[in-house]
Amino acid sequence: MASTPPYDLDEFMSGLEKRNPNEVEFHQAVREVVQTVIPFVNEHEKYRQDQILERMTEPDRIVIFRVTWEDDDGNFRANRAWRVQFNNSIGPYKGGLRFHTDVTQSVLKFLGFEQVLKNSLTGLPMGGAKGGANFNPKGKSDHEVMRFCQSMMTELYRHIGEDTDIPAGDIGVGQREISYLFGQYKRLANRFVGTLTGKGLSFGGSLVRTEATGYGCVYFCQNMLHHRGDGMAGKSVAISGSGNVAIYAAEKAIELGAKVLTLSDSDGFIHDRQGIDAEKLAFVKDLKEVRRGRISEYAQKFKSAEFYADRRPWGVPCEIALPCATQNEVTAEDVQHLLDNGLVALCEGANMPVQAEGTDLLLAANVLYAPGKAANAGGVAVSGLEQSQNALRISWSRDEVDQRLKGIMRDIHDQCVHYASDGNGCVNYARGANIAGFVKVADAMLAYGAV
Ligand code: NDP
Ligand code: 2IT
Repeated sequence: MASTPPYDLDEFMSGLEKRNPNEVEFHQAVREVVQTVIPFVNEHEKYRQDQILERMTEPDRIVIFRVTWEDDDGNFRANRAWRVQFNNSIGPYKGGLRFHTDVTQSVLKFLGFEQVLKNSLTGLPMGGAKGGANFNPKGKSDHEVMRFCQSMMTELYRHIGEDTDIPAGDIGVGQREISYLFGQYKRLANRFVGTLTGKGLSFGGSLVRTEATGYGCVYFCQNMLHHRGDGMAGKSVAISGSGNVAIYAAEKAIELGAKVLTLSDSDGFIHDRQGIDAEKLAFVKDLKEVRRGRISEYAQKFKSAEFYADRRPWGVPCEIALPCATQNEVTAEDVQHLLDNGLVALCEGANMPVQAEGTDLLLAANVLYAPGKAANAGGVAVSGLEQSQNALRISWSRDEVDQRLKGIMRDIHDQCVHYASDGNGCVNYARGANIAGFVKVADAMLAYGAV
């Protein structure tokens, strides 16, 4: 067979954009990966063969369905739901479900594509998927959310299973939603198996899963700082979001002696000049996890804090930035402000939170930049540990799971160093994560032949 010509980035992207019109988030996520993977692929003949990049950027399948449900006033309502089963080369499909009005097929394809590489980085046998619905849980009663989840699972259950596809939470899907979804799954399948992760502790959930993404993000940040002979203690930290990832990133940063200055939601951000301590964070947990309130209430409760409506926290001087809300929430201008104010590290708790021009600035500056697929992999990693515990019908202790999480985050860090260190202690973590994630999936696909 003649040798395959090298890939060309622009040619590859124009083909992908033509095949997937108007899916801007998906284009963005793929471009970010292939711009670092193509030079590697072109240097390694075996990865140039068999259309590996074309195949890896095409989902195995997408299931799209209507979810009809009844609101508390007796009105019928209809939403659209998806499950993007992206790639199961190294394990069953695995990834979260998102409920948000902005959910589109493009958003779920970008998330599913990222998930394939992220799951590969964890070293656990997990393929990649993502799903969700354009359902807005805000302002809905518990019973409305329950009816939505039950209706959604009535279709979804045919497509998932503990050895085929294992969904979990993401934006708008926390323990309440996973419980309703799992209750309906169990009823329809008539089997009690670990087909969802993020379950309650009394029905198969794992200790530390709630904390895992936020803790893992800070462990990753700590690993990067240690690699440079630095640490978290005394560092000022700006965090966006005030959901699952943000809260536990804040908790671990505080525990390690950092000063957390900000949190946010879609209404604006709070800046606490004295720092958010464990006691104040307990207020935020109750506000967000129990009362489902707004972050502005923090500034009413604590006089050391100011609420800034409709603004993001990136103008606040900090050494560490942890975007933990949503995609594209950090613009190039925000990155410039962060750099001007002495940024040391930006570690992505959210998926693709920094716009493409912003990541270019970060990579050009002498700062530590951890992409989401590496930095937020702790969540899905502990989901993988939950699957193992379910399969073994045992529960590990909190310390056992936390030690495994730390080990996985360290290993991801070291894989990035392996693939993208310049030899002088400078590491391009974005490139390292993309290549390390790619290699395992590509090797499996090449081994399978034409599938
Ligand atoms: P939650 O729903 O618990 O919290 C999301 C937070 O982000 C809320 O504070 C929310 O504010 C804010 N937010 C969401 N959308 C927007 C928006 N368009 N503009 C401004 N703020 C917004 O979700 P998670 O904490 O679970 O997820 C946060 C991020 O982390 C997502 O990118 C997710 O994909 C990623 N992630 C999550 C993992 C997990 O295990 N949960 C694992 C790995 C990554 P509001 O309430 O006002 O909407
Ligand atoms: O983006 C993610 O990694 C998640 N939402 C977690 C997925 C999972 O299966 O735990």
